[in-house]
Amino acid sequence: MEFLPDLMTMLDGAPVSQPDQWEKRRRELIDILRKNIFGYAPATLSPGRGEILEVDQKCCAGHAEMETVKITVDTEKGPFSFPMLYFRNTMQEKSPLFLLVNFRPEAYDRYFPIEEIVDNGFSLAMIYYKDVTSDDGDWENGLAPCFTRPTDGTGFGKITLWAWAASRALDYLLTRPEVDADHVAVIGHSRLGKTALWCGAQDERIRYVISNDSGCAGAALERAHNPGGETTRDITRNFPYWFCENYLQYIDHPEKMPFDQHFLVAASAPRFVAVGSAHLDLWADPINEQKCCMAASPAWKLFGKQGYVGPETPASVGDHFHDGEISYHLRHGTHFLSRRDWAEYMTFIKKHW
Ligand code: GTR
Repeated sequence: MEFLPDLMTMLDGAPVSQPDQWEKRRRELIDILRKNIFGYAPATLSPGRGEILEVDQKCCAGHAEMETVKITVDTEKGPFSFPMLYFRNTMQEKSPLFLLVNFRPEAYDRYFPIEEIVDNGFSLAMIYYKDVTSDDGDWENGLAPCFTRPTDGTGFGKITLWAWAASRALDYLLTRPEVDADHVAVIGHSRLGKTALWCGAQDERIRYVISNDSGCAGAALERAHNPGGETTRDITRNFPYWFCENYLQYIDHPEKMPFDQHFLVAASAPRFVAVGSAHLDLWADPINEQKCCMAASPAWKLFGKQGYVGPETPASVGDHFHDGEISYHLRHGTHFLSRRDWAEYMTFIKKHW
């Protein structure tokens, strides 16, 4: 796709043709994304810590315990805490883990069918994004005022703060002996799908990076806009605080961006990425989510892997392509994190176990 910035050319013009060049290129990609869209994350002063406040032993037909955990992170202004719910699978000694950044604080919730997740052998930890900081332009609540935000255009947006907090929750989760540290997934829907992609891109402890209906500024290419899809103009007008200020300069000129969203997907290479779309969710631009998977694939090919394995023509409703390291599926229905989506993600993970 010639109209896109070249994924496989270093900033100094050198072609990326050997696997041992990837780490340097990946660092460049992350830096480009930090400078131009999401902003730099706050410094991690220490790993996140956890304190179990409550345990409900009778979850999911006795197959899981639900812990309410207080996660604490050190900041420039002292410790800051937020809650996490952790469904520990009690059916086996070690379990793979989903870390979900969610829209609502409660268990049980329509965005995670916990019994099915547990019965498929997984544990799930969930943080509620607004416990980290509000979803608006207020920089005085939660984690936002705990760090100095650079004013040179590269200061963190809210997505970066949510992603950073998820990584601090993971610091704690990885101290738990029953978490299979080699099989951790981060997952989010929509704005939190963008958050999951950004979290996974930066945090290499995460093996499976899952974006559900993340769309613009997530897994959809921004230059190749389709009718009904959200544009850079829409998103920067409605949600400027999700991003660093530098992103706003591209409001009417996405073609001037030194990146497109295939950089975000590729920044998780050579690990696994799953992108899910819904056929009526034109706002998230399913076709451009699928194309983004194709455009990111050269990063995997560098390692002799495949990336996206599927047709170059638009997917049909019900299609799912799980063979490569980038999975794509197009579910029937509307903008939602559904049971069908979870089934696709679990199938993909099990396939590449
Ligand atoms: C929309 C926004 C999308 C998507 C969605 C969501 O209003 O334009 O980019 O993030 O919200 O998070 O549900």
